[in-house]
Amino acid sequence: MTKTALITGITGQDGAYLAGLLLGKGYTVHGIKRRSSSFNTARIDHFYQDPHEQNVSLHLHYGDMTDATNLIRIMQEVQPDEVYNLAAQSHVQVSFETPEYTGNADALGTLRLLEAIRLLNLTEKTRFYQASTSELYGKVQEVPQTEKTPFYPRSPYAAAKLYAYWVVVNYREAYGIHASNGILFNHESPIRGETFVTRKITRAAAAIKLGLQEQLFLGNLDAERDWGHAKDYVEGMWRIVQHGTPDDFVLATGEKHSVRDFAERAFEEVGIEIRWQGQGVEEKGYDAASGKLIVLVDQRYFRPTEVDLLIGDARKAERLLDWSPQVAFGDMVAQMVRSDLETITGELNGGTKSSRTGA
Ligand code: NDP
Ligand code: GDR
Repeated sequence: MTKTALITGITGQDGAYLAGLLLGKGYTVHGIKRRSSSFNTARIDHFYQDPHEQNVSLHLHYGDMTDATNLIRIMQEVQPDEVYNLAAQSHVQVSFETPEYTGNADALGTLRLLEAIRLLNLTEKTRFYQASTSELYGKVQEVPQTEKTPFYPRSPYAAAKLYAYWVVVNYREAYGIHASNGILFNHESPIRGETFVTRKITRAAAAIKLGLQEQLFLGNLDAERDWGHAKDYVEGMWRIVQHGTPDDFVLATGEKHSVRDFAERAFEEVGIEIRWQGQGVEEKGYDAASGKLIVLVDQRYFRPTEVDLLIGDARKAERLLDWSPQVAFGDMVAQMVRSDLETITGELNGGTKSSRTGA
């Protein structure tokens, strides 16, 4: 029997990788996309099938996590075997500027989907995956972080995700829904959003190499993250949902790097060695060969409350799900830089010249 999955946030990085994974496994995939004034489906366009054809396996529905009636109608129509709730206002810094909206979409949006399962009598049929996050740990209580490490959210985003985490646990315990949290540490790829620090750096390294950008402005270079590859992490999501009992799992690589390390590795990929001078907001990165100033620190990219260090312990997922990350840090950075070199060269050939100095 073909399984049916519903993915919220299908137009995002993880949604696109997960849609590819599930379509490859023979699922019928339904995705919720937001209405926007310009196209927002670039990451999944290659899966598009003409809806007039027979046996179409990808279906898109207009919807929004803030609209309960819309979500209930889609759930009723689709009757999914599995729901992957990936939709969110996912940018930590932006959540300080749009805290109420972030709470509505990320916290209450999750509740709306769980309520739809309950109201539509899908509690036996539908399994639920929640995109929880290492941001829940926030202010470091323990290193590395496991499923048992206490939470201490440090942003409106993390606080909203904390509500979502606990409401998933509660609906599992109260109504017996097969609902699980994947506590995923940062994961990146060539289709990562361009305002997250990794993609901002790889795009800038490519543009600077091609002579299209002079400088890159960053915030806190000392922040340390456990960065994996999105392709590995969507495999983990699927395994969490297939597991016999619903549960909460950390997915992480167990390796940490600072933002500074990431920048060094990305620039190395285009043949530029960075020499650092100064400290704090005065720190500057120079091209060691030419002496040109290429990396500067800009206070505007600092957060009111920062998460200094995240590093995860994914041994539970390894033991119970046989999951482990496959892509090494250096290979992932190289893949992202190479992809950005190709994309920007393509844009250039198409006549558009990037003049940005930072997203
Ligand atoms: P993205 O920002 O790339 O994608 C977010 C998706 O959510 C997009 O499809 C976006 O639509 C959609 N979306 C945003 N707001 C709404 C809304 N109100 N209604 C409906 N859809 C909405 O995130 P990622 O793919 O990187 O992450 C997926 C999920 O995993 C998110 O929930 C994120 O918080 C969480 N997460 C991510 C981690 C990471 O390192 N990537 C780590 C841990 C958790 P549109 O394309 O129109 O903007
Ligand atoms: P994060 O990712 O906040 O961990 O959330 P992001 O890439 O935005 O920041 C990582 C760290 O880099 C520091 N930083 C900068 N960040 C950005 N965006 N831009 C900069 O110029 C910059 N300079 C330094 C940040 O301060 C931070 O410490 C991501 C998202 O995908 C969330 O949805 C997800 O839940 C978590 O990862 C796990």
